[in-house]
Order: sequence, then structure tokens, then C-alpha cells
Amino acid sequence: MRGKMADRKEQMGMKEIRKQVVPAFETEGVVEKIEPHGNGHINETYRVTCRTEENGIKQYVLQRINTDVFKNPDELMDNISRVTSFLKEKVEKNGGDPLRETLSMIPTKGGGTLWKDGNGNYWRMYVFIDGTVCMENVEKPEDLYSSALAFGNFQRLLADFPAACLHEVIPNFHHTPSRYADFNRAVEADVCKRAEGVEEEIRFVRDREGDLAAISSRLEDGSLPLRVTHNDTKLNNILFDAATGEGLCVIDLDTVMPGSSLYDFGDAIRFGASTGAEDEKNLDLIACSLELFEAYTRGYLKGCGGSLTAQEMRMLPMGAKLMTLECGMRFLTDYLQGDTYFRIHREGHNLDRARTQFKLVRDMEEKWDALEEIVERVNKE
Ligand code: ADP
Ligand code: GN1
Ligand code: MG
Repeated sequence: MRGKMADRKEQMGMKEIRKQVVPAFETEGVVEKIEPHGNGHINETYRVTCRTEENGIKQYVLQRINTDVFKNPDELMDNISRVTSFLKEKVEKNGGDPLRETLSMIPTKGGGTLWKDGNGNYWRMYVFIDGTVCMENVEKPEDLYSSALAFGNFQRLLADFPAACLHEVIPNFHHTPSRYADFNRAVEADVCKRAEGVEEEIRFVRDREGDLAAISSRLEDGSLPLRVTHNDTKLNNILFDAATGEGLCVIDLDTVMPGSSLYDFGDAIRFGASTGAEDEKNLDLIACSLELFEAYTRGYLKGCGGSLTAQEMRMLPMGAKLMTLECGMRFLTDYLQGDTYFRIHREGHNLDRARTQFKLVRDMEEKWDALEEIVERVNKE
């Protein structure tokens, strides 16, 4: 099921994708299979399997970019080209494998990074990184630790990236007060007449209004440093090496922009330290696990290699709380607006998602002292 906005452009069937889209890219071999892949909420992702002349298999990731969300695909791809080239050089210098440790784009036959179809849809293709696993849920704390190490490492590798050359692909992406303003506008407009049914949730957000500028105001006054951040550090935006279990490649680079380390830390906690799925209906199953919070904190600090300032360290729990509250607010906004942004798979899906986030926020508030104690202890290790 999709929101209205995502349906505005005519969708392509598999046959047309095979006939029109795949041939626009410099792939090797003959297409054997095209299948939907992954669980992203934004883009449309396919795995393309080709058989080469030597009877080998080549796989690709084909994505239709959601242009309702990413309004300027050229700028988006320019960011990704720059970031991946920069990372590839660093990985190579460190003796790693740039083809497995960063995303690699497959050019179009015209030599570009994007192909536009007759309906105005934009497509791009990456090398499918073989021998990897993408996890939708944390199975054990070590997985979360490995993902944290990879995201921390990503942050450290980009520490000297020229941030000024990046386009702000989604302005104010994690500016929580501006997300709150969007939320209030959605409540006032109430276009689907859904506000009455979610008064408790609306109150939950409004009761926390005083916290919302904790990160943005400190970025503005310079007491928190602006860094190049990923901004969407969900567990399923990491590919793990199937052989070693290590976090191998950070993917979904669409939202790489200048931001705060607290965005990356916080967003990863809201997803990875939860004891249940993002869309779990039974809220009794949702809590912030201290064990998982600690595993992520340990991995992230190690990956960042001691580069976080004292203020960033102090505010890690606030990062977790604010990113969780902000995401819940975004899900609730989308529910109020008729599910036009995040892909949904059932009625009320965005409301279920919002509720898990608010349950997590409440639990973090109750465990606040323990969260602070973990950060302090891990920092001293
Ligand atoms: P979205 O923005 O919709 O989340 P992603 O770029 O995260 O899209 O891709 C969706 C899923 O596709 C990922 O969670 C992952 O499972 C898979 N994926 C993406 N890129 C690759 C890749 N290069 N190699 C293997 N799997 C990939
Ligand atoms: C979206 O694309 P995906 O599924 O990795 C969203 C994130 C949210 C997340 C919630 C561009 O991420 O900001 O935190 O859903 N991405 C965008 O699951 O809005
Ligand atoms: Mg993703």
C-alpha cells in the first residue's frame, strides 16, 4: 500500500523495468531475474540478477528515486558521487576493498548516474554487494555493536570531507523544531479528520515542546560541532559481511548532509535499541533496552575514535530521545496527512509506528539516569 503522493507517477511493471530501465545502464550479461528487494520506506528497490558469457552471475541494485521526497535527484547523486569517491580513496589507503566497503554506482549508457524514464521517474543503479546480510531486526547485541562501529567509522572517515560542497538535499531534515511546526500545521489542517482519534498522541508531543530545540539551538550557537553525518542510521542501512558478521558497508547515502553526531547516534538507538519492531502493535513489547543502548554506545564511540566533544558525549541520551520523538512526530504527521510520505503496508501503519516511538521516548525518560551512567562508564573504558 502506498500513500497518494507516491502514486502520482505511473508505476512500472517488471516487464517494462526489464525492457526499458535495465538496458539504460552499463550492466554485464543477460538479465535473468528482477525482484523487489529490501524494506526501505522511501525508494523502490530491485535486485537485478544477470548471467555473464562465462556463466557467472552479476547482481545489481536498481532503485527508483522517490522524487516526492528527493526533489532534486541530480544534487542527490552529486552528493553520493562525492562522498563515495572520497570514501573509496580512504578505504584503499587503509588497505580495504573499496568495491565492498562503499557503494559503487553503475553508470548509464550515456555516462551519467541517473536515467529518467518516460513518466519522469529517476532511476539509479549500484553494484549489489555480494556475501553480505542486511538485518531488519537486532538479533544479538553484538550485531548492534558492529553496526555502531561501522557508523562511527563512517563518521570518522568523513571528518575531513569538504562539507561545504554538499547540497542540503532535504532542508531541515533533523531540525526538530521545524518538524514540530510541520506537525502542528498537520494537526490544524486535519485534512483526513484523524486528529480526534489521536488526541493522546498529540498531547504527548506537545508536552515535550520545551526539549525540541536542545540540539538545533546548540548547533546554531556553536556549542555543538557541525559534522558530515549520515542522518538515517537504521540497522538496515548497513550491510554486514556474511562471513565475519562485521559491519562492512554503510548504504542509503541519500541523506548524507552536514548535521550533528547526535542525529546519527540517536536515530540508530531509536531503531536498534528498541526491544520490538518499529511498527509493533503490542506496545507492551516496546522498551529501550539498556543492554542494546550500551552495545551501540560502545561501538559508536570506538568507531568515532575519540573525536566527540564533551558536550556531544553529555548529550548522547538527549540525541536518542529527540531523534525518537522527532521520528514519532513525523510518522504521526504523515498519518494525519493521509500517509503521503512513508510507504505503508496496512491501515494505521504510520500511527502504529508513531506509537512505538512515543513508547520508547517514555521509557528512555524513565531510564534517564541509567542512560547517562552508561555513557559515562563507556567513555571511561
Ligand atoms: P531506502 O532509502 O528505501 O531505505 P536503501 O538504499 O536503504 O533504500 O535500500 C533498500 C535495501 O536494499 C537495503 O536495506 C538493503 O537491504 C538493500 N541494498 C541497498 N543497496 C544495496 C547494495 N549495494 N548491495 C546489497 N543490498 C543493497
Ligand atoms: C526512512 O529510507 P529509509 O526507510 O531508510 C526515512 C528516515 C526515517 C525512517 C524511519 C529520507 O528511512 O528519515 O527515520 O524511514 N528516510 C527519509 O524508519 O525520510
Ligand atoms: Mg534504507
